[in-house]
Amino acid sequence: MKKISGNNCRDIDFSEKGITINELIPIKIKDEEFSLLMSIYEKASIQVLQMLGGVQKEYNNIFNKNIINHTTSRIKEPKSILNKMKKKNLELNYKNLVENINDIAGVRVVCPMKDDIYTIVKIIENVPNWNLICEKDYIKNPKKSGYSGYHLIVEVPVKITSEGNEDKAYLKNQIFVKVEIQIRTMAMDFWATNEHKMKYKTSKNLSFIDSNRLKLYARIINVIDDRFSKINKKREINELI
Ligand code: 0O2
Repeated sequence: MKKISGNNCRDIDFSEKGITINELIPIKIKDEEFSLLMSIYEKASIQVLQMLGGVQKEYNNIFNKNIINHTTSRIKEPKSILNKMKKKNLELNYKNLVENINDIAGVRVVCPMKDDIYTIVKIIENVPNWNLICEKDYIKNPKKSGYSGYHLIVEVPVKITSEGNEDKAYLKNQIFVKVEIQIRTMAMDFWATNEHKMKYKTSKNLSFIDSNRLKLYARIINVIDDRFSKINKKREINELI
């Protein structure tokens, strides 16, 4: 994010709170600017993972309950970022990247039970200092493919240090960085992971019949999730008595 001055250039302030870079700089994934930006997203996802780790511990200690089976995170591959921008007909500059690609940092939370998902959603909604940008409940409203899960886009504050490098004037103290959090049950995760490999990201289309089979399996998984929740609730009530 080298500063370029000139008539047709103007500096922008991402998130209105932090990093200023020139909006016209074309994205070059091998440049230092790109790596720096990715490292900022990495920091944001670490923060989300740490928060979730704390929640997991607290539920274990206080309620003796395991509401998170596991978490994973990833920074979107540079190629995938550019492909997504092209798909959205966006000019390949940093402004468009930061403003329109919401899942560069992605955290996935896999829960044992469906109810756990909503517990975690409530917790995330109430984290002080985080901004909730949007929520999509694909559990109540599954996608046409059958995909279900709960998605949130949050902005988390990331502290930036310029490491004494004076010319990096674009680095300020704190910026808000978007992270996409996908929350699923173990059963939904099984479906989505396999469907992702077989259909969602492949150019070869599955046959109509096989696509319909996958949709049916998503519905079956949804029923199984509900039945497990029911049994689990009964078990929890019995434990209290
Ligand atoms: P990848 O490879 O998982 O990263 P957006 O993608 O944010 O511009 P959209 O479509 O409104 O816009 O986002 P949405 O639907 O909230 O979330 C998209 C992500 O959800 C996808 O990311 C997938 O991870 C997941 N997803 C959505 N639909 C399906 C589906 O039918 N099957 C599977 N397996 N996953 C799905 P990416 O970037 O598309 O892909």
